[in-house]
Amino acid sequence: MAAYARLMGEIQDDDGVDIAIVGAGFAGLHMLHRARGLGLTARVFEAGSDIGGTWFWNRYPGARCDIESVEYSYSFDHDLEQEWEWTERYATQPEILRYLNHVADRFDLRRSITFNKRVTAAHFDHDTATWRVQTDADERVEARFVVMATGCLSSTNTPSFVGIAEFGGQLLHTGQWPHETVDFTGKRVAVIGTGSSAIQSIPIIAEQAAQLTVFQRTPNYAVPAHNGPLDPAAVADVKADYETFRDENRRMIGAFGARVGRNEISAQAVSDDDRLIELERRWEHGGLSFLGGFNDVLLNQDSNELVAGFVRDKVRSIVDNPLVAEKLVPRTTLGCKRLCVDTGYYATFNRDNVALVDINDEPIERFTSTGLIAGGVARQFDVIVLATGFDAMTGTLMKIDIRGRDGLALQAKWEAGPRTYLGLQISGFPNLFLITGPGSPSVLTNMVVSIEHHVNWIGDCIAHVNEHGLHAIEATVEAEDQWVDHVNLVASFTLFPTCNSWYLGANIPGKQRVFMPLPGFPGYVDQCDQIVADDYRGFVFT
Ligand code: NA7
Repeated sequence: MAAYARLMGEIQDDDGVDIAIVGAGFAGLHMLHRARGLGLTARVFEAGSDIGGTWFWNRYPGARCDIESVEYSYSFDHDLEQEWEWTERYATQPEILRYLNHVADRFDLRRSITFNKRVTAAHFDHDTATWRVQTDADERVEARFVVMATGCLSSTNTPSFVGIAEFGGQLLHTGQWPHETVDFTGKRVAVIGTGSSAIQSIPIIAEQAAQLTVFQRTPNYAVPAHNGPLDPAAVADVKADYETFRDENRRMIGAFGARVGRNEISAQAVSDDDRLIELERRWEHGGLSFLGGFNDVLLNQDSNELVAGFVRDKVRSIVDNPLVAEKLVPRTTLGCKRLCVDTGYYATFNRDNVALVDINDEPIERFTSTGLIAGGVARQFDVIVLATGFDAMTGTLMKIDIRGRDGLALQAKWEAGPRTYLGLQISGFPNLFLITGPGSPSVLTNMVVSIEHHVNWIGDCIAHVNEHGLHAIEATVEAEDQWVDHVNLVASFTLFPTCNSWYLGANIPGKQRVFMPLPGFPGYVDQCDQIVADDYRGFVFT
């Protein structure tokens, strides 16, 4: 096949590689480095004009990580983690992008990355056990292995608002933010959505804009970040034994927050006073570890209510206008949608130039050339910001024409929802790997930790295939079926399926409702290790 394609001029002689990697974010960059370390040839295809993935695209004001910067970094290189200096407790988007550029330069990664090329198809050829990868520039490459490092939140969701194309002002999406600075000074601005991106950007937009109107569908929970400059002594402490610090975090359910810890006690097992003291302590500390105050917040609805009630009271105490406060008070299960980490979000609604519209009471009817009509009221805007999230976890993969054995299309295979083994492989798609795919802890964890785990697993697996003179590895249907059942079972023990989250695909009209990530990082890592120890149980080699 390769020889025929070369003859036809479709591919050049140097176009065959061991591994084709799709995406140059945290996952793709590390996979490339690991591939080189194994002595393999690799090429990365990136749709963007530079590296960074999530941190390349999400440039909206206030964009920063909700995991602490000393944890949100690669652990694979001792010198790298010692030399890099984070400046703030939660790193901003520009700083994370600088970090990734530093990594790319330090390990000379760019020479293997092709930018501005979106992979449109990957077809498996059974006879040669190779993948033919194609880009939107009609470039074709043959590879023995394909690694989809395409990110979990990389396909933006733009709702089909009536008349959206008629809007004559500036229409922006937080997930596809322009590279040049957007100046909101003196402008009338609308933000649609109140997820994490909105909650980070709204306080900053409000400071600049003449007037900001926030259109909210579901009020969201946010805990304070208490961001600030990093204490050099605390950083030195981490760096003195980074390995132990990382290990401790890997043993946490979400692979982060070991220093704050998780209390192994029910929220119902303590007195009201003790519960309040613990929740206040965590609120004052700030960040996602707020959820670790008790061990059943995401397992027991009554426990959840106790903790959720604490946050609701906080919202009421921060927001001056009781009517606005009640609109902002979240009613859903706390943590069912990803908890947001904010800096001044709720207090922003005390500003005179900020208004809140609950679209359940005043639905968005249509966009107009000068703004939008909601609840029968026409409003004029210079800028409308869509903070409406992503077609998470499957969106990007389903847009690529991926065909496995016997021409099996991924779109057909996943029609009723994603099916994987370990979130790493798909039966019928030999030698194709997913990094943080559906069915793995991924978005419920510190993504960098999950990415590193998958990169190492895939690297070891490919080394195993090569060392044993094998051609291909593929998950069996039985193993995959059992894994899908396992993920559903674990999710059913939690409160995650109780709200319309993107974890469930519920934010995308028509998308199958399947809980996609697997809760529990340490247990998952143990399972992956055990499967390898059992000679790659659930996989077949050819
Ligand atoms: P999210 O968290 O998915 O938030 C999207 C927001 O947009 C959310 O408030 C949605 O309301 C709202 N939305 C979505 N569709 C509509 C329509 N059609 N009309 C009105 N409002 C809508 O995305 P983010 O970018 O904020 O954050 C993604 C992740 O990045 C986040 O979890 C962190 O991990 C970082 P809904 O709640 O669905 O009612």
